[in-house]
Amino acid sequence: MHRRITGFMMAMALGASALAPVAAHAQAEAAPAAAPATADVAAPADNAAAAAAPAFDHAAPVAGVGMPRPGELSFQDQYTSTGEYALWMHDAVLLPIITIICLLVLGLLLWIIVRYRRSANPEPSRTSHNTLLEVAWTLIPVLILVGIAVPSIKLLAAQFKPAPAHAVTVKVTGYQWYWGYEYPDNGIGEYVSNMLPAEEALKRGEPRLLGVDNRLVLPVGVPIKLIITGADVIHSFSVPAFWVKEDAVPGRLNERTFTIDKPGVYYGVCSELCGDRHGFMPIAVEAVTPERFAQWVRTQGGTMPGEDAAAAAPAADNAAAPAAADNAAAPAQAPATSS
Ligand SMILES: [Cu+2]
Repeated sequence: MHRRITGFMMAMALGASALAPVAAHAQAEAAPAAAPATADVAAPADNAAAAAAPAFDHAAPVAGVGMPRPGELSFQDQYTSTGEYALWMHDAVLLPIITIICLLVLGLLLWIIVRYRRSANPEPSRTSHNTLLEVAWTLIPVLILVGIAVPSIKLLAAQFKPAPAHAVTVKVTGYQWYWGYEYPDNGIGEYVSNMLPAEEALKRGEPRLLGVDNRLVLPVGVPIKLIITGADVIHSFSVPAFWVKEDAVPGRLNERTFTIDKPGVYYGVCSELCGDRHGFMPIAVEAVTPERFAQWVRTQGGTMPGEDAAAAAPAADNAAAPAAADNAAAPAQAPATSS
C-alpha cells in the first residue's frame, strides 16, 4: 500500500514537472513577435551605419553551393579540408565496404535459402564446429574495423584539433529561436541573426527558410574557432558544407575549428529539436577574403587583432551607434524568451 502511494505521488510530481515547461512555453510565445520588431528597429540604424561607415556589399548566394539541391541524396559539396576528408572517407571507404558486406550477406542468404531448402536437402548436415571458418569469420571483421578506425580516428582528431593562436574566434549562442554571434577578439559585441520572412527572402534572392537578416561573416584561408553554447535549451549549430555540427548546450562551451577554402554563402539549420520554431532558425555564413573580413569588422565598429584601436577610432565612432543599438536589442529580446 505504502509503495502504491509513493508511486502515485511520484506520478503527480512528474505530471507537475511536465506541466512546467508548457507554462514556460506559453510565455515564450511572445518571442517570435519580438524578433521581427527588433529587426525593424535595427534597420534604420543599419542604414545610418551604411551612410557613415564604409559600406559593405554582401555577396549573393549561388544556387546549389552551401545549400541543399533538389533531389539530392548524398552530402553537400565540402568547402573545408576536414569536410573533404570526411566526404572522401564516406565515398571511398565506408560506402564500398557497406555495399560489399550487404551484397555478400544477401548472396549467402539467397544461396542457403535455395540450395538448402527442405525439398532439395531433406537430410541436413549435423556439422557443428569448424575451427578454420570460426577463426576467419572473427578475424576478417576485426581487420575491417581496424581498417576503418585508422581514417576515422584521424578525422575525429582533425575535427577537434585545438585552434592556433591566430584563429578568428566567434562565440555562437543558440536562442529560442535565433542565433547570436560575438567576435570577442575583434571587439564586436553580440548581434542577433533572425530568419527572413518568405517574401523578404524572395526579394533579396535568398533561399526560402535559409536566408537571415544578419549573416555570420568569416574569413577564408584562416583557421576559425567557434565557441558554441546555448542560452535556453539545447540547439545545434550545423553547416553541412563545412562538415560542422556541434551541440549548443546551456552552461557548456563546445569548440569547433575549421578553415574555409572558398568565399561564398553557406547555409545550415538548427539541428537539435529545440521547440516551437526549431525549423525557423537558419544559419547563414558569408565567407569572404581576409581583406574583406577586415573591412566588414570595421563596418561593425570592431578592430583586427594587432590593429591600433586609436587608428580605427574615427570609424569606430561612426559605427558605435548601430553597434549599441544591436546590443540594446539583444537583452531586450532575451528576457522575453527566458522569463
Ligand atoms: Cu534551435
